[in-house]
Amino acid sequence: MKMKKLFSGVAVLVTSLLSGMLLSVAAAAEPVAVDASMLINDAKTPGDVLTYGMGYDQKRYSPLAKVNRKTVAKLTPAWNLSLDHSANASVQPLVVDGMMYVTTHTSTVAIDALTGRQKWKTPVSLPQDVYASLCCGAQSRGAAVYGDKLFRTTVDARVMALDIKTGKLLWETKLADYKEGYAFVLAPLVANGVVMVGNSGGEFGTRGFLEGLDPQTGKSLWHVWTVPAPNEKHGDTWAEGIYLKGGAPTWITGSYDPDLDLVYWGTGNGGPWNANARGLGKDNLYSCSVLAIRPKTGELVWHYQFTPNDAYDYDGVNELVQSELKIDGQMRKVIMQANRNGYFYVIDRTNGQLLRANQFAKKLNWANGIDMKTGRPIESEMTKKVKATLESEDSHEVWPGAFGAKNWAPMAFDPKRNLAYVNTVNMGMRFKTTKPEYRRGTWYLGIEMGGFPAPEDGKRGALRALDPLTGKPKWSIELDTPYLSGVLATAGDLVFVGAMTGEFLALDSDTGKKLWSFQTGSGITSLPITWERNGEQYVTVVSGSANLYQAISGDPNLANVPPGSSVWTFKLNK
Ligand SMILES: [Ca+2]
Ligand SMILES: [Ca+2]
Repeated sequence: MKMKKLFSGVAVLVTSLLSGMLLSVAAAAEPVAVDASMLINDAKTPGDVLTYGMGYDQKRYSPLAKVNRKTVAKLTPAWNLSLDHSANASVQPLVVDGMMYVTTHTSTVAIDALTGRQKWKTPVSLPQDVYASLCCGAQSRGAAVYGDKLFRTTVDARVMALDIKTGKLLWETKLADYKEGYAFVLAPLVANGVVMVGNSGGEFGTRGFLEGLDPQTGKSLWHVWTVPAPNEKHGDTWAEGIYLKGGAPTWITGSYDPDLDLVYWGTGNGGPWNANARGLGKDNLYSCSVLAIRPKTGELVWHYQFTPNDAYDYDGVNELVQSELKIDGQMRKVIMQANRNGYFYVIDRTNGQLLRANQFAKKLNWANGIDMKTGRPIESEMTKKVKATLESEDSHEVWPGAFGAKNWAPMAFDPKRNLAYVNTVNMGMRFKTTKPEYRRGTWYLGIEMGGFPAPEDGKRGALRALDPLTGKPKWSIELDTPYLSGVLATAGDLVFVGAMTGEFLALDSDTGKKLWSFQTGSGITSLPITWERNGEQYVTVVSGSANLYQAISGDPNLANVPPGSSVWTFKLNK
């Protein structure tokens, strides 16, 4: 008995010594740069910007208020850094522990956030022929961070993890064949410990999917097709033999509700554009939809389809912004989307119930409203005619056109005012339907494009402060050339936005009145952020435009806007 006690005493002593050693080893190791709780709290911690959307809810709203209506006149460049890059800049920078991370489609750059000095730059090596099968521009919308890693995607359909301190490549995973038209340009989403990404290339006869990856190894944890096979649920919503080219890409980063453990991810249009080719009267699930997904498993919990059997490139990928809104006397957890089809949707994010769907597009002729009982659009006579035949003799003119009433660049939502600040587009599209022919790695549309008419007043766009429940603007700034940047709103009663003619602007949140602007040297199509360090507020935007709108809109105001990307950071001049 005595011996036993003694031994067990020794054992306890040895164990506690060992665990003490283990503890001290753990304490000596470098802390994890970004953990799950930091990601969950990102919107409330303005010292860093860790997520696409400046918070899992993607409000793009900052509590910072030192730069405000009274002080913004003193906003001055703190630094500018060239990205040595002339393709389109559509990135949202991240700020982690005093370092800024910016991606282009050819590199990842780490920058000292206070001085603007480049710390490291890791190139993305790409095959020469990748540009031949890229539908919608060579670009990168940003990165994700988790642990000591930075995650990004590439236009040749890879996902990679870099060491956040050194930029060293830790793993890379090829998810698809770029020669078929697959590309990745979005910022990944890290949700519940899983790296989620989605594909671009829906216009090229690809089949959309979402992928969940292990952040440590890059191994696939799950893969979900957005176009079901014929023998799967909703497989019968497609014409026979078409699902492998059915589109429904997932090219914009979803938002995440950690309490419900659901990720909300939008899907693009079906392939080909020609709706008749995808089956007359067939809905083509899950194209033009929002999917609510469990990040650990990829399980589809609910879905809602915005545009069944879409005929006009009305991708449903636009950001799904979360807030709590009082609707019919009851507080509801919602997601909101200003859809390309011209309607502003408010959906209960716990169950997918449609709560509101009001027109925000200035001009719209494809539908006569959304039936709130069924959640389906009430199609106009023109849309019925467009869909009725595979090949049309007459030319059609639809509003909104393929740019949508809002393109992909995200809105901001001000929870104090319950207003969404949305860059809207007001352009139509002329086209004829034709018999689609598939050729690997190129456009698969089944339409003949006849141009993008501007409205009679010449105002191709507007920045609008929209009431999400009515779709009506509190104020609106009408523009000859639409803004195609992201929007940022702050508790300083300011809205920041960038023009494709190069001006970075600060507007009054209540009136839209211009309070400040700065010419950045190239057009702005990126996503501005604000952050603080040592008690000072900074505002960062990347300048550098060379986008699809410039290439095909025929907009005369952009003829003399040069490309060339650089990062601008501003602070108040004392
Ligand atoms: Ca933060
Ligand atoms: Ca599309």
